[in-house]
Amino acid sequence: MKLTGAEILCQSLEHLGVKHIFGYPGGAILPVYDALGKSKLHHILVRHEQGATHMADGYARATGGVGVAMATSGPGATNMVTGIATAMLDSSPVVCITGQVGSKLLGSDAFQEIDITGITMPITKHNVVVTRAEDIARTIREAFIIANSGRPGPVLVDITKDAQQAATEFDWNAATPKLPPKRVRAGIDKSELDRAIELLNSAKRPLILAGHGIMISGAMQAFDRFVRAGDFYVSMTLLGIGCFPASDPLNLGMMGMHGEAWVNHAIQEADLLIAVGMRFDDRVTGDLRTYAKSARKIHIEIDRAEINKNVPVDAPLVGDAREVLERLLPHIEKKERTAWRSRIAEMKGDSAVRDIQSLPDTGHLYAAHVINDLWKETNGDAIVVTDVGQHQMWEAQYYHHNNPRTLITSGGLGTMGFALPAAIGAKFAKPDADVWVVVGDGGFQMTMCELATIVQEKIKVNIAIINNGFLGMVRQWQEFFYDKRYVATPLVAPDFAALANAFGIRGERVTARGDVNSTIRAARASKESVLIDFRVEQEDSVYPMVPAGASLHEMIRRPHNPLVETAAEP
Ligand SMILES: Cc1cc2nc3c(=O)[nH]c(=O)nc-3n(C[C@H](O)[C@H](O)[C@H](O)COP(=O)(O)OP(=O)(O)OC[C@H]3O[C@@H](n4cnc5c(N)ncnc54)[C@H](O)[C@@H]3O)c2cc1C
Ligand SMILES: Cc1ncc(C[n+]2csc(CCOP(=O)(O)OP(=O)(O)O)c2C)c(N)n1
Ligand SMILES: [Mg+2]
Repeated sequence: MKLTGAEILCQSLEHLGVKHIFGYPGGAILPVYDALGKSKLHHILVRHEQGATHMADGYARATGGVGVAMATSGPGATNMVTGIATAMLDSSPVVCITGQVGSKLLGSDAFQEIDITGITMPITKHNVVVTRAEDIARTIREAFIIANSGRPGPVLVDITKDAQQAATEFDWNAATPKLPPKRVRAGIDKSELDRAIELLNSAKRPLILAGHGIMISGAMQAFDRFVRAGDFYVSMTLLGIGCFPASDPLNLGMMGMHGEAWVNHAIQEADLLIAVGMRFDDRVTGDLRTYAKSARKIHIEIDRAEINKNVPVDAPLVGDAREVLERLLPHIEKKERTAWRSRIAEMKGDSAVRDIQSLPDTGHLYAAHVINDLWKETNGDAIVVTDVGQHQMWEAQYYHHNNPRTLITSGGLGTMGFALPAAIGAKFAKPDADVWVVVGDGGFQMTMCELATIVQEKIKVNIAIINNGFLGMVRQWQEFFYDKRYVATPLVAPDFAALANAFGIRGERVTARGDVNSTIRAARASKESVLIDFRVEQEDSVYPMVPAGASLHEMIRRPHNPLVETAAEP
């Protein structure tokens, strides 16, 4: 039977198991929208195409499957750019489908013509223009395979309007992907494996650096067995959070710029680092010249290009994390490392007294308290989707995730405006989950239009705005490094609770610590989405902090009395 290209696209997406598409229509994609209306696919109308890409990304991160976003040509497609780059930097499998002007008009500066494959070339894993209806099914199949194999990433498929309109025979089984033959994998080099085993069994001060790749690989069980086999301490990158339970005594917490002080010291003192599915981002290493100088390094990583990119390693093990860990497992010997244990305990003790949680209630509402209370009230079971800034770091420090894919955050690009739309995507992926947005007053104002999407789709997503009246993370840098010259960081915001009401969402405001728990509890109990505007201490800072470019052990620590540090007016 003959179908139009647009119908073929919809049927292909159904064949691929797609249920939800996040998108926004326009002229060049209209034939697809017409076909969508007749399909089983659920289209979620967003308020801005950036939101569509973040929703597809949030969907992908919550499940490990592919998220799909759609837009028209020209401005629709360019609005997707930030979301595509966000997915690229965090290896998230997103497929973006854009409409394009008719193939005969290509290159003529036609209305809403833009070379979106040219624009997104450096921020997609793969992109392609399709000009014939006959190629649509195969191309979409290829897009899904490329997006979610090896190291995942975003793929953009740009389909000309005439390709959407033309009719052709549709045969799903005949539309087999024509991908270049898989590069023959040499497999893990036996000598490198032996070297790694020797390093693992002889280390006196080993430490695991656990990254996002563990979740991508689905290696959580193998990782758990590996950790216990060697009784290794685990530290996590921001994107690795959730790959190993925070409640486990072997889990030391997050590393890096705003990581736990004891973790950063442990990295500098370790004699062996075992990096699993992480890419030694500069937020993680600090000054490379002084990074972990006493440690040998094993790097388990699927992308060969990451090996020796930032940090030279002694034993690279290129492959899927789960496969590599399973290969190593039978060879791991458990060792008593008493001196290393007591050293870690000593470093932890020093940090505990500085922890804001240990301070008496002074009547000030601290973001760290709000997030810690959110953790307790949700039993640590929520999917928390954060934006970018101080609140993001406090979430990483004070919400203790025990399960994979329950912290969704933009790490590599650090995209403000990510949280609200990504949470909507996560909710579609996990409709039964308790989904919370943790967002700053700045980032929320970037994509708050998506509140309307929540209302139109009748979904429940709770929103905690950590409202400090500042672009807080930038203010913190100005406080530390620019002599408190707060240029362009004090931030006027609307009355967020009233704004929520205007959208048809319940809005609350909390100014006192005593009201935090009850308000969170009520929000959870409510059938509808609730937005809570937490008015927190304006000039608190995230500690510890490794200044950009400094050595990992050169951290600015929280002063013993934070009020001296934070309550003074500028
Ligand atoms: C304001 C701000 C502050 C930040 N501060 C910190 C901080 O203090 N600490 C911190 O850790 N981060 C911090 N980040 C995040 C940081 O920028 C990076 O995004 C993060 O460190 C990257 O973590 P990752 O390497 O685990 O994940 P990714 O960047 O996603 O890398 C994953 C790696 O795993 C590999 N991989 C993928 N699949 C597999 C597989 N199947 N098997 C094996 N390997 C695989 C990939 O090739 C890639 O190399 C901050 C971000 C922001 C915005
Ligand atoms: C799109 C975008 N623009 C600018 C930045 C730089 N930036 C990083 S954090 C930050 C401040 C965020 O402020 P807010 O959302 O209020 O969160 P807070 O730090 O106060 O918790 C800014 C401007 C960014 N990360 N993303
Ligand atoms: Mg703020």
